[in-house]
Amino acid sequence: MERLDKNEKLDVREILKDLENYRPKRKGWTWRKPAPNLKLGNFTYKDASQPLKQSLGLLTAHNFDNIDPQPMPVITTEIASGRFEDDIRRMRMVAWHGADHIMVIRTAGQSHFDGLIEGTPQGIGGVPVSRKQVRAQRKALDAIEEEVGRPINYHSYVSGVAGPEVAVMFAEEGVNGAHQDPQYNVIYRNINMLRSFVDACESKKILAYGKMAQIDGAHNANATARDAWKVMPELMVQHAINSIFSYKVGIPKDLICLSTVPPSATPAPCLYYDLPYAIALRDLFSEYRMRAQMNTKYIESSTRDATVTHVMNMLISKLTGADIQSTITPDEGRNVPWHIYNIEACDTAKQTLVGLDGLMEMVELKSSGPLREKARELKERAVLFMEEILEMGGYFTAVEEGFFVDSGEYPERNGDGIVRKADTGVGANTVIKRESDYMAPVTAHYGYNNVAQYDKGAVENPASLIGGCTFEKPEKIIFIDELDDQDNVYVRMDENEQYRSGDILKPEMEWLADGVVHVTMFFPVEKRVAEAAALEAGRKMNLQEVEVISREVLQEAEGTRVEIKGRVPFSLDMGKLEIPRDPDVLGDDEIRAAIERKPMIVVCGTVGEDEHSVGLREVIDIKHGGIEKYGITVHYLGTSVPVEKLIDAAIELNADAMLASVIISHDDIHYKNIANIDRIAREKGVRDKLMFAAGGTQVTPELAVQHGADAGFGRGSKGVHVASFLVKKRDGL
Ligand code: Z97
Repeated sequence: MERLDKNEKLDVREILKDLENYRPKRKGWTWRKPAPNLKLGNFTYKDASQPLKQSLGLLTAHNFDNIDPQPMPVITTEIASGRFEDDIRRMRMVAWHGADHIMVIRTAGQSHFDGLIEGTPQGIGGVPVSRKQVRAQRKALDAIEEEVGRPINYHSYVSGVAGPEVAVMFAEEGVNGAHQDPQYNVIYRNINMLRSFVDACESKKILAYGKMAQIDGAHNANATARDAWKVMPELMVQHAINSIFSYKVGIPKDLICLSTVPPSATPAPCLYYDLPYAIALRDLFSEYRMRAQMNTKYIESSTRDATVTHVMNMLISKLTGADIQSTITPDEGRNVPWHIYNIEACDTAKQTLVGLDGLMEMVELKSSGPLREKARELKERAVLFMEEILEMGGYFTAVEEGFFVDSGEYPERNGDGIVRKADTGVGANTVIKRESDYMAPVTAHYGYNNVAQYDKGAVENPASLIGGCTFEKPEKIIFIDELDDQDNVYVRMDENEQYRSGDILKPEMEWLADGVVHVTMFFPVEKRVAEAAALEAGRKMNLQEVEVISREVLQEAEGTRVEIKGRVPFSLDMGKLEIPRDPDVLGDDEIRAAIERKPMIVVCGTVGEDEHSVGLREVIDIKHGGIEKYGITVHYLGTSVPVEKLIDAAIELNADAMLASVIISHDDIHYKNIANIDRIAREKGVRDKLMFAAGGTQVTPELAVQHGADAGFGRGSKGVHVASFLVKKRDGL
């Protein structure tokens, strides 16, 4: 794979070439490297990690010398579009926004497959995790991590009936992290418990060999329990079972990550519940790592709502420490796994964690009072829970008795826990005792292996009996390209090839050329009517497959906000687009020389009934690098200047130009004011002698010109743009 060039698209076909011979560049999990007292721009960071070589900073970064500080926790993003080839492009985008842990969600039902999936079929709610798809994505990430200058952890799931097979494939392919927790199989996937725990031994052994980080499944109890804030004692028990099990099988503690989720969310007074819980967890599991994630049970389909929950989660992460920060996106709440939400959530994490940099140098959590009392109580409840499990005969019996995901706060019980029996479930009766001469000539194998019987010298390295297994000799891996000649990446890519390599363009949310757009509307009617109206409006806009993806009542009678998605039926020809040229600005010295040669007078003000002054001041004030700095004489008339006054002042002061700031855009008043200035100046017979430019955050340059200005300046315009225009127009450059 060639090096990536930031101005060129990642070529998925190139990734797929010669894949059968590709080997991952490195193996194992990577934590971020701390950069204590990092200086970036004007600031010193207390809790930053090493900056990236190339990245995209927060939207506001341009005010701060474009710095892009990276927080200390590894940042996770989950990708679940169903097409791995499109996910690859998204991976590059998230990496540029600071994600270094990419979790690939599996297609629905893969947990129940009793072997590996091959090829690249399309998935639902995730991708079928196959060797080819994993290898292609790891190959892409090997190039992407070089581009951004930081290792990227690639992650998926080692749960399900085929857990050990998947674990081996992950170790072979350089996957860096995985969920592995037999309790997940038992409780949520009804996979037989004996099978799940036996498989977990083998799987965990292999995760350890591959130096992968492991995440447990306790968060699923939060997402499933009726009242998630009541399962806190149980969550600690689940963490305990999987953590000590993993450690005993051989995973080092610093790669065993607890999937911690705040049990509650607003409007509960959530910090009062969630902070003591976070403290209790860290007290009990101080040697392990914490993966923080927001509570998916309490994600609604509003991006705003999900974002606040996410930020609250990060406040806890900051107050108590988190090693990995997950960034669950609103698509979990409304099933729109779109590129934009991965990016937004990664930015939310970066913005929040960087914003809270150094917090713990300034505040301290109280060492007595409700925080510690509540934490102690939770630990006591958890210990009692564990003791009862032991008394009644162990974990399997407890599951048979419905101990888990009961919505009472232990020791209270509601009797609504999930019940599984030891002899039922997927894969029941498939565990058989190994023969006394059983032997597997492989590396990282759990349990007795009888190698000495065959060769005493191979006891420490059973794979030496066959000259190395696939871990040592990757050339022994059998790479299956595709099994299905219809459902595979080549067919999909051929279908939309014109959008990849031609000049044709379509809007996109998750798959190349999916044509999906997202429209927000407000209707001054109640919810049901608003939804029907939004769907009809979408159809009238020629959108296909229109669906409502969120609604929010703003007031029962006054109206509802509705978001819809739909597909556009057209493509765009890039060759036919009218693309405005980049504003070509003159050099500072050139502008200064022109003004020195021939002085210039400008009158300006915010016109109409408009009190905004900041934008115009940015453009004129020397302090902000405005046009004054070039020697232009500026007469500032203030805000709410009647349009007529602007023209009269220009005449009186014998000005060369008028600059009108037009911020308020209700009822298009900004464009109406531009038209008025042009008209009145014409009526007074001075329009030819006066240059006229208008600007404001809602001004589109072309529309400003259509309404009568000589030039328009939108959001982000600076003094140099305006000065360049004035000099060029006056001097005919
Ligand atoms: C997270 N938002 O970050 P299947 N094993 C465990 C799991 O928790 C999961 C699977 C397997 C979540 C990710 C929920 N977790 C989504 C311990 C799923 C997935 O193929 O869907 O059965 O396995 O953890």
